[in-house]
Amino acid sequence: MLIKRPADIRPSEITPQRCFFDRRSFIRTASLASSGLLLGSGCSDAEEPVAAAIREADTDLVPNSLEDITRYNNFYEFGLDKSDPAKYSKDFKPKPWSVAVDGEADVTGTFDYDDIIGPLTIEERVYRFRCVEAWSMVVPWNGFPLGDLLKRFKPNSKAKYVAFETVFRPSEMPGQRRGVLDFPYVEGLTIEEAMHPLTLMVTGVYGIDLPNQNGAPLRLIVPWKYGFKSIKSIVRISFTEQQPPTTWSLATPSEYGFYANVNPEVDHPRWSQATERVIGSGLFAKRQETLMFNGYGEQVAHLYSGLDLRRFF
Ligand SMILES: Nc1nc2c(c(=O)[nH]1)N[C@H]1C(S)=C(S)[C@@H](COP(=O)(O)O)O[C@H]1N2
Ligand SMILES: [Mo]
Repeated sequence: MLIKRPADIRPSEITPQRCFFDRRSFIRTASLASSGLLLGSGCSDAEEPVAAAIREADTDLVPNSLEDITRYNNFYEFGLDKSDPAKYSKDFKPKPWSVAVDGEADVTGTFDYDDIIGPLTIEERVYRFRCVEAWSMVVPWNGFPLGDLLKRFKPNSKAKYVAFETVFRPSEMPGQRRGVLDFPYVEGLTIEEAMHPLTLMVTGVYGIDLPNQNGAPLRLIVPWKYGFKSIKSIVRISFTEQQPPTTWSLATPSEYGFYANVNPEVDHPRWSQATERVIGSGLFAKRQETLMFNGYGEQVAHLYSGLDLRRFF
């Protein structure tokens, strides 16, 4: 199989597709079609400065192999071991797929996968992605800024948070039959975090559709936060006024907070978070110093001005 790597994809190849998709109907229901959702579809060459800055900052990172990315995973719906998701996710069916959108927004309903991704830009970025167990990989995700999607639902002034829910399908997800966590997996962001251009709705990796073990067909990537915030196989997006519950902070509140910003100065109760193991760096995996906000401080630190990051971990 030919795998098209992001470096090989010229912007000129991406833009026409983006504009083509703009013409597609984003919404099936009549009420939605009349709500003006098809306007302002982002078919323009102007790039937000922050996105450009991020790309520059990431160009010196060497991506992990597709093998690393698809064989070392956390996806408890398919088992607890890092090698379990690759082994036990083969029967999972990411198509057809739909996402329910509800809560504090003018436009709500259930949308097909094609409607969700159809009109949006396919950004090509490389993110250093870190996990709460202090390991990291560099992954060339394919996706688009989550905010571009959320804006289309016209969240109202009560929408202070965005909550996400993973599919509950025990027949295809053996880990859900054992109930090691309280499934379905749920996560949440503040509306400002969700709208930040670094927060991606991810549809693929290395130019191919997301493998099941990586959260097919739609998952988040929030590059300045620990891995567990990046919820996989999303079936529901809810705009809420109250801070939504999150699976890991429900399970062990003293260990995992709502914010979960990468912070080398705040230890996990059971391990230091000052350094991270670099996956794919060989048998004696090297460790490197973990950067505040995973190295994206310039872009995101302003979201937390005035917040005590030790208390709001
Ligand atoms: N639904 C769901 N999403 C999830 C998880 C999970 O167990 N279930 N694990 C999280 C954790 S702890 C990490 S580190 C990342 C791992 O993503 P990756 O396997 O693509 O590297 O997914 C996150 N999203
Ligand atoms: Mo994780």
